[in-house]
Amino acid sequence: MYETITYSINNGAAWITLNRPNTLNAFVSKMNQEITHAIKTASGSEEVRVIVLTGAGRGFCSGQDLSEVDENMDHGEVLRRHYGPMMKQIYQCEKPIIAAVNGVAAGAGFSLALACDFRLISDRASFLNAFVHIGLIPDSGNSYFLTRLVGEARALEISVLGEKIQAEQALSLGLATKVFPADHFEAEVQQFAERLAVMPTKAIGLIKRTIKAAGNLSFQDYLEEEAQGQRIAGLTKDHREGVQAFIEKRKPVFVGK
Ligand code: T3D
Repeated sequence: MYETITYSINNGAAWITLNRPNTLNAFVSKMNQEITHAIKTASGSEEVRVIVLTGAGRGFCSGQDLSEVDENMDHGEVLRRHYGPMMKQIYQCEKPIIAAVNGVAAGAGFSLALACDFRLISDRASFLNAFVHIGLIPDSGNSYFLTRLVGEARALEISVLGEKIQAEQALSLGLATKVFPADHFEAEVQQFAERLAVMPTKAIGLIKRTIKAAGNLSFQDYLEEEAQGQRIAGLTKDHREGVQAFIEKRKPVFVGK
């Protein structure tokens, strides 16, 4: 069905694997479109409770395929047509999204990882804001997410100096949720995904929505957003199940509804 990615479901987790390993999974427009489509499909699937984005081979994603860049290209248009829709699809997704960073994440590949809710990284992973090395500015939401994660001063250092950030440093900077050994990386990611897949999925979506709103609203407006979110959460089956399970002193069985 897809040419540049693979898509599979394992125990509630949709795995979207960027699949151009000879280029360390560099983006071509087809890949932008296919990722957008796959995220939309996973978002709408009842079977899927969590989404995992990863790369085939030794890289996560090396950013734009530089062999496709030519001097007549309007980079702004490329962003509006191909990268923007992909990043919006990820940003708007109400299910948890994990970037399983198996190797280097450079340029827009770094942006892709930054846009996800969790970054589980292999001890062989690295991040590189490569844009400055080819005279470009960080794009695909990069500075939006990076400043929120590490603050303006660090974001500036990472973006202007363009130094490679290795796994342990990424963890200490707050760029990674967890680092796992490369030898059992996939199994660890699946285990983490399964942990999320049995949680109250609707509530997670509402938590994502509320946290995003928190940075952009006045306190008054935020309180209203929170009240609306809690109203919706309070009407879910999972809320009823959570309370019932507490009273019956048993583990809750959440269905994501
Ligand atoms: O309009 C627009 O374009 C706007 C959008 C821009 C978004 C962007 O992402 S701009 C930034 C683009 N990305 C880069 O500048 C990163 C370029 N790549 C690298 O700096 C390095 O390859 C890495 C640091 C990522 C990895 O280094 P290393 O030493 O581990 O691997 P390598 O040997 O450099 O690469 C392995 C192969 O992948 C190699 O091919 P070969 O020689 O084995 O046939 C290399 O050419 C290929 N490759 C790596 N990155 C890209 C790529 N091919 C095409 N495009 C790439 N981005």
